[in-house]
Amino acid sequence: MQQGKIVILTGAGISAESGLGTFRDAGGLWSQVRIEDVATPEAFARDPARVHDFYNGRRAQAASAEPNPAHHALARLQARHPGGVVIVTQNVDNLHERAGAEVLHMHGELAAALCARCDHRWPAPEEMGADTPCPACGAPAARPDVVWFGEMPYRMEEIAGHLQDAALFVAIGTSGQVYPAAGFVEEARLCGAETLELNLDASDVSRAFDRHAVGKASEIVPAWVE
Ligand code: BV8
Repeated sequence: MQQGKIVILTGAGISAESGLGTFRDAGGLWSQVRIEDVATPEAFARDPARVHDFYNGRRAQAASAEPNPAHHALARLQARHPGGVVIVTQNVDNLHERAGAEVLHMHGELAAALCARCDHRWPAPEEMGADTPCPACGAPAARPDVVWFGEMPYRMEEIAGHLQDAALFVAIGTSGQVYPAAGFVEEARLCGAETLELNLDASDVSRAFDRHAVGKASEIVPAWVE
């Protein structure tokens, strides 16, 4: 593998100025709805219609949002260093891609559907419901292709490989409260990477970073990139 990569982890804070609410800030999504009611496999088994309603709403919101200067700056950075910048996002919106970046979605994507019966994936329709059929096996078992609490995040081996090759690890707009993503800074440090946090305020894992820049993503990310 190539040495000396920049590995970037993004969270909800990078999309906040695109109008998508964060989870744990005051008034955030998890203060409006309970995780146990909408973002666990148990919630989906108990009340799939409620869970679909929640994600149908977020899918519509994400589709009408636009990438902001922070997404565009990361896409420029990636274009300047082909193969040298890996962006891992916890976000389920597609604003990085729409800014022109290539990104690893460790918590899945609102724009995709997953069959709970046969694991087939396909582009999500605007609205899904408890009876939406899977195009592959026909079972009425469509679910949002997002990683819920208690489920294994996607592409973990690939991400671990990138962290091992990282010369610099940067976390942007994430509160450091959800694992395993919150542990990436330690993994990268142990592999010798420098670490930088770009966030509106201190996160739960701020102390693990060598350097910090505090402010809005739309200002501090372009300033760091240029
Ligand atoms: C797993 C998809 C292992 C869905 C999400 C104790 C009890 C129970 C469980 C656990 C436990 N301890 C650890 C766990 C595991 C659990 C976990 O970490 N829980 C926490 C809450 C304690 N983790 C899991 O369950 C994970 N899976 O561990 O699997 C396993 C092993 C074997 C077998 C099976 C499994 C899976 C976690 C994935 C959950 N899914 N998302 C959806 O989106 O609907 S997570 C959820 O949090 C979000 O979706 C997001 O992806 C993630 C992280 O949030 P952030 O992005 O950081 O957002 P947040 O609001 O918190 O922070 C925003 C930050 O931005 C703030 O710091 C703010 O200051 C800043 N900001 C705001 N505005 C701006 C800004 N910064 C810059 N500019 C701005 N303008």
